This record gives sequence, structure tokens and C-alpha cells, in this order.
Amino acid sequence: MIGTGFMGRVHSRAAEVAGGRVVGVVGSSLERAEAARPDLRAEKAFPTVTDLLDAVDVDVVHVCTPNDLHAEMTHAAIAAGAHVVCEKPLSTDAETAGAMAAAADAAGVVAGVPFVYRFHPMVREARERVRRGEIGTVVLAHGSYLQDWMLLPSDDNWRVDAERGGPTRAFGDIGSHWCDLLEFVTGDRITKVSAQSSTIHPSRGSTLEGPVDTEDAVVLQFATHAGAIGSAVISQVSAGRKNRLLLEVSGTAGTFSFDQENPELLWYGGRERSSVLVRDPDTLTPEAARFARVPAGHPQGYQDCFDHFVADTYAAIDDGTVPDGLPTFADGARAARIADAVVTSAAKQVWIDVVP
Ligand code: NAI
Ligand code: SOE
Repeated sequence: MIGTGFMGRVHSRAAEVAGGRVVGVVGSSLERAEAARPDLRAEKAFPTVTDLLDAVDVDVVHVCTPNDLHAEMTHAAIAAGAHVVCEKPLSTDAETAGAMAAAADAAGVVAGVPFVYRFHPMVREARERVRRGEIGTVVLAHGSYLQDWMLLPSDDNWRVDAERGGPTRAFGDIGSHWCDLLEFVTGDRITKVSAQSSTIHPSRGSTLEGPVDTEDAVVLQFATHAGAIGSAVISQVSAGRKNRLLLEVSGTAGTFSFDQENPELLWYGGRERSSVLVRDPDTLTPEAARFARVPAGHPQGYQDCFDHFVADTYAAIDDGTVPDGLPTFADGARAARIADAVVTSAAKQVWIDVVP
């Protein structure tokens, strides 16, 4: 486990649930790795990734560090013959992300990227019902991903610095999830984007000297390969919104709406009737029921998504077949290409084609 912050902890728990042993942990220093070791239930702390890979024969490396370190750590893991889970965004630019995907392919390792909202049962339910044609041809999609943890000028994080997080913060960090979910649920592809971005605080806290070089919010318009159009508002400065990912997809016969903060439910809207579907393993499609771990009325959530993502990744490692819907480096590289197009569009104020 590389990284001992929010994600290091979430991944460690998921690894354990999937039957893994966390044989080693690396942090920003040996002291920090040692301090976090009990909480991550890791067997040993190491000063660097190289030390860990030299000392232990690991099956899979989880890269849970700031974004600028993902590529280096991933390549080290692949060179050591390990499978990899690397956090999103895979890298700070599309070219590097593409090279990471190519390296994983060439080495024949399983390489997962945690677009974990795919693992909410009601997201799978929406995807399956869209596939079955229940809302007809998808023509329109909209939504948002809103947070407020960067609302104040005193709010600060390594993500603020483009060198560490990449040239797009709000979009790269959370807009990437939204676009992945849209493409996952619809099976369609965003082909072009028109974006506006806004940095409401030109300077922040102490991470950076000089002006902030990443955006707080993005407003996105897009068109898809199949001819749908849509929009999304992505923001880390929306007061009161904590982690509100809303995705609404409308077809010629109906609409599905999913809210990540209310993940037990999926709204269906039709001309004649509307209803709310509940996460009940007895009534879900088999594709969704697979991820419904407990009976209806016993809420599942964020950590469950990670548990299922890691379990599916480890299953792919164990039996060599990739489970349906597992987000891989190919998806991570695609997200990076969309992010590149968004950055260019916002800078030039024109529509930009997404590299397929
Ligand atoms: P964090 O700031 O909580 O933790 C980052 C950790 O990186 C630090 O605790 C430290 O242990 C480690 N680190 C820093 N420099 C290092 C170095 N040189 N060597 C080894 N370790 C080092 O960040 P957080 O929220 O855990 O994010 C980590 C990654 O996970 C980011 O890429 C982020 O985008 C992604 N993420 C993904 C989520 C998802 O839902 N898939 C949710 C949250 C974050
Ligand atoms: C912070 O914006 C963050 O932790 C992201 O990095 C995650 O990807 C998202 O799932 C939740 O918010």
C-alpha cells in the first residue's frame, strides 16, 4: 500500500475484505508509514517503494499517493511484476496516463483504476436497464458533482498545486468520476466538449507561493458518439454540498436519476408514471444484485463500492478474466484524454474533440 491518507485507509480495508494481506506500507516518510501501519493493518513499513518491492514478493501494489507520483510508482510496480491498482486521475496528463496503460498491457498485469461509483448497485441497475432499452434511445444527460471542502480561501490541499494534482483540479479530481459514470451507464462516449472554468480564490493557504493555478469549478457541455447532448456542473466550492454526484440520463421513453449521496435509490421517470426503485436484492437485475451485499433497508455505501472494486480486481488477478464493468487503466487513460480536452476548451473558449 503506497500512501497512508484517506485512500490508503479505504484501500487497505477493501484489500482485507477481499482476502488480501497488506504486507507492506510506504508513506511520505518512514515515520509516517510506521505511524499509519496499525490502522492500515500492514505487516511492515518501508521507507520507499523500491525498498518494499525489493524485500517482499507482492501480488498487487495499490498506488494511493498524490497524482504526480502515480506514474513513477506504477511503473516501478509493473517492472517488479506486480499487478496494480492506481488511483484516479491516473496521471497529471493524458500522454503519461496512456503510457501507464500501455505498460500494464505489455506486462500482461491487471491494472485497475478506482472509478468506484460504478459499484453502487443502483448504478448497475440503471446501466442494465438502459442496456435493455427501458428508457429508449438516450438523447440527453445532465448532472453535477458538487463539494464544498475548498469553499474558503484558507482551504488548502496538495491538489491546489497543478504540479502535484495536474492542471485541472475540480474537473480532474471529481469531474473525471462524473464523465466515467455517464459513459458507464449509457455505454456511449463523449466526443466533444465545451468548458468554462472558474478559480474563485486566486490565492489560498500555504501550499503554493503565488497565484492558484487550478480551477475551483467547471461548467461543461458535451456531445456523444450516439448523438446525445448534455451538461454538467463540477465544483469544489458549492456551500453545503459535500459529495453530491447527480447523474440524470433521459431517453426517448424515460429517465433515470442517481444521486451518490442517496445511493440506495434510483429514480425512474416516465410520461405515464414515475417511481423510485429501491436497492432490494430480491428485485434487482442479476447484474446489480451481484453488488447488493445486504438485504434492502440495510444501507450500503462508499466503502462497499471500494470493497467490490477491489474484490473484482483481485478476482481478475486470480482467474485471468476481467469481470464486467471493472474500471481499468484504459478507462483511466480515457478520463485523462477527456480532462485534456476540457482544459484546452476552457483555455481557448472553443469546442474541442476528445481524442477517441
Ligand atoms: P491524502 O492527501 O489523504 O493522502 C495522500 C498520501 O500520499 C499521504 O498520506 C502520504 O502517505 C502519501 N504520500 C505523499 N507523498 C508520498 C511519497 N513521496 N511516497 C509515498 N507516499 C506518499 O490523499 P487522498 O485523498 O488519499 O488521495 C490520494 C489519491 O487518491 C489521489 O490520486 C486522489 O485523486 C485519489 N482519490 C480517489 C478517490 C476515489 O473515490 N477513487 C477518493 C479520494 C482520493
Ligand atoms: C476529493 O475531492 C475526493 O476525495 C476525490 O479525490 C475523490 O475521487 C472523490 O471520490 C471524493 O472526493
